[in-house]
Amino acid sequence: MRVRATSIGEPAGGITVLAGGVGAARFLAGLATCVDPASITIICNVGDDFEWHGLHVAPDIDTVIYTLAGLEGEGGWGLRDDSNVALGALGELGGESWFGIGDRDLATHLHRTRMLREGMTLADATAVLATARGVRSAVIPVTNDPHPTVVVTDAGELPFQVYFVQRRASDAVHEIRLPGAAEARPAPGVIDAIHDAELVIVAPSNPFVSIEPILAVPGVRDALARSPARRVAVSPIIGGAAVKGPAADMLRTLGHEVSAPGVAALYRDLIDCFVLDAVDASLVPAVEALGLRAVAVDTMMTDPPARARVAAAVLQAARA
Ligand code: FO1
Repeated sequence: MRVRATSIGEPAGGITVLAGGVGAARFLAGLATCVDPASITIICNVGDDFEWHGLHVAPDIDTVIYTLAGLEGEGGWGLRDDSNVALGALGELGGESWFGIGDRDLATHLHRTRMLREGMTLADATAVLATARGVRSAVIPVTNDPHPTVVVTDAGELPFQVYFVQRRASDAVHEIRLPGAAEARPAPGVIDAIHDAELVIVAPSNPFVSIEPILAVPGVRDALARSPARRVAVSPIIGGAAVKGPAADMLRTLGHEVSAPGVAALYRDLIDCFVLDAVDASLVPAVEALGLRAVAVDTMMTDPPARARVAAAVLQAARA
């Protein structure tokens, strides 16, 4: 029997968060000020991972760890005030330098790649990196297996970072492919974290390239659909636009309504409650028409106090 020291209102069975991208990491930083960080398990997307000059780069995992450690860069990724000496030297040699890996961030990729080469799983290597940064929450990749996200555009099939960074998310997306999904197995603890949690939160992430790749790992979607936990999703779309990134464009080009209810419809069989932003309060009935509870609160995470307010509001909405 695991007995957790819980603060008022903190779910005793812990909170599990499905996360990918900068918005999710910012939300998690707020959540970690509301509850004991050790009661949070984060299931991270790995679809953005890629091999960069022979190193395993895992942006969604690193963004969560760096942000929970208060170390993230101003764009929400990489390390604050990092230098780019190695990147510049790469460019001078004619090496690929379009993906901005800073010098201190480089240590993360060198260390992770070394651990993987020594036979550790991505989950074990991630635990070492999270602990080294003082992060007390459990940060778990959804799978230890290869599970890249491929974006289909007029320019053809693009690896995620080529689409997102090299081509600045400028291509219209017609389809998302997850070629490794069928073979991917949930990492140890992923299914239990969804089933045993008191509360599961789908973070304000891109539903197509951050959340769907997590759900597409066999067993994960079912675990969420059947979980006895309270299940809440936070809209990444506010006033018909994405706070950051291509989520609104993708909703449009993939044929969905570009709105909070458009996102809620994607999750309707997997959650009980959907949190919209206060500017979309008039859309609450449209979300309720999907059979979901809907709560409209201020979800803009402009600074750390705002992050904490959003997390507290989501916990409140989940408890209602
Ligand atoms: N995003 C960019 O727009 N430009 C970059 O040069 C860049 C470098 C980078 C390095 C490490 C890392 O962990 C993330 C990085 N990102 C960069 C963000 C990354 O592409 C996205 O945050 C995730 O893949 C999806 O949110």
